[in-house]
Amino acid sequence: MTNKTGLRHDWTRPEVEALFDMPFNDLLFQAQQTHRRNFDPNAVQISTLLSVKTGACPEDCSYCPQSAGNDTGLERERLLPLDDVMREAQAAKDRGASRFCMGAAWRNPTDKNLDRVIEMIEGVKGLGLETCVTLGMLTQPQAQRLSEHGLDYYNHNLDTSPEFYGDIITTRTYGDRLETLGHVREAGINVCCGGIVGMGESRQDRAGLLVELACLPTHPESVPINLLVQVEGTPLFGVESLDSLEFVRSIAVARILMPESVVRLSAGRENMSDEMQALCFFAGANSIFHGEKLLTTGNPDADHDQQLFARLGIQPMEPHCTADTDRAVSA
Ligand code: SAM
Ligand code: DTB
Ligand code: SF4
Repeated sequence: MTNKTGLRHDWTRPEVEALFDMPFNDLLFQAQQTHRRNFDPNAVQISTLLSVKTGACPEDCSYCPQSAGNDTGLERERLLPLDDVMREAQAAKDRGASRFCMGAAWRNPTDKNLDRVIEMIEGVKGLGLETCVTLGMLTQPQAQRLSEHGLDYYNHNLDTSPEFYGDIITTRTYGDRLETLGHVREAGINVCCGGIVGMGESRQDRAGLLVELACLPTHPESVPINLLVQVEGTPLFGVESLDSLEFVRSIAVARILMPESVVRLSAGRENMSDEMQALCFFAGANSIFHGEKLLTTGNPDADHDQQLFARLGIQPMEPHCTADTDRAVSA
């Protein structure tokens, strides 16, 4: 079954597990064909992240260095002043970012928190950058306010399959996450939603996450696939690392299931070789976080990324938000 856009929203677990089980070359070839039908294969969207409120989060996400329950030695910070945010956003723009993503370690923002974040959104938009925020759970009126103030994207991840989810987080449910995503979609904000792999989940769980994403009523415009960054002091520190080729397979399957979505090679690039990243771009990843820091952990040097792009003949993707979605123009 396809909806009026021609995209499928009824992928089944067996179908998606069968994609994962394909010979690697066949899977990558299919993903690259899908990618070329929908995107310029040599363009990658560039976002920069900034943590605007760090640490002391009441949630118990077992991957996260910012959870108050995880003893990671992270310095807790209050909400950053607007001037600091503007300085970082300008620096990101100067380094070639087209989108500036601001993250806050909250279960959910208060309405007062939201006033401050809205000032940041308006300031960053004033620099000509697209805006994205990730603030935890939102009510419908909060999503509506963000929309009215011009927010382009809201990031809220499903993180993993519904079955594995309870092993990772207990303080909010899968249903809570779907509810926030519904509020964001209804408010007309572009949805950025993906997950994390390499948390000790099975291939079935990776398939389950991607099925959930692809079976949302509308595919997320942006799909971040994070490779767990293992941080000492978090419960997931020391978990067995994911095979690199299995990560590439996860990107390829995301590309096939959500052909028009921008798939982000998100956290974890610092631990990936250039060759692994090149394979991810071939498998259909077409977005990265650029700049030396993610929220609290490291990311490759900006110079290194620029050299990698030059070696691969990759160009930055033009922003598309004026057309109100992330969909790219075919080559
Ligand atoms: N507190 C908000 C929330 O959880 O909705 C927003 C910030 S939270 C850090 C955003 C996302 O970052 C999480 O949903 C998770 O997917 C990702 N993330 C956090 N820690 C990570 C880690 N150590 N490795 C990979 N991804 C991580
Ligand atoms: C997403 O999916 N990945 C980003 C962004 N959305 C907010 C966050 C990655 C965080 C990695 C761990 C850290 O730096 O704290
Ligand atoms: Fe808090 Fe978000 Fe980290 Fe979970 S992922 S502990 S909600 S900052």
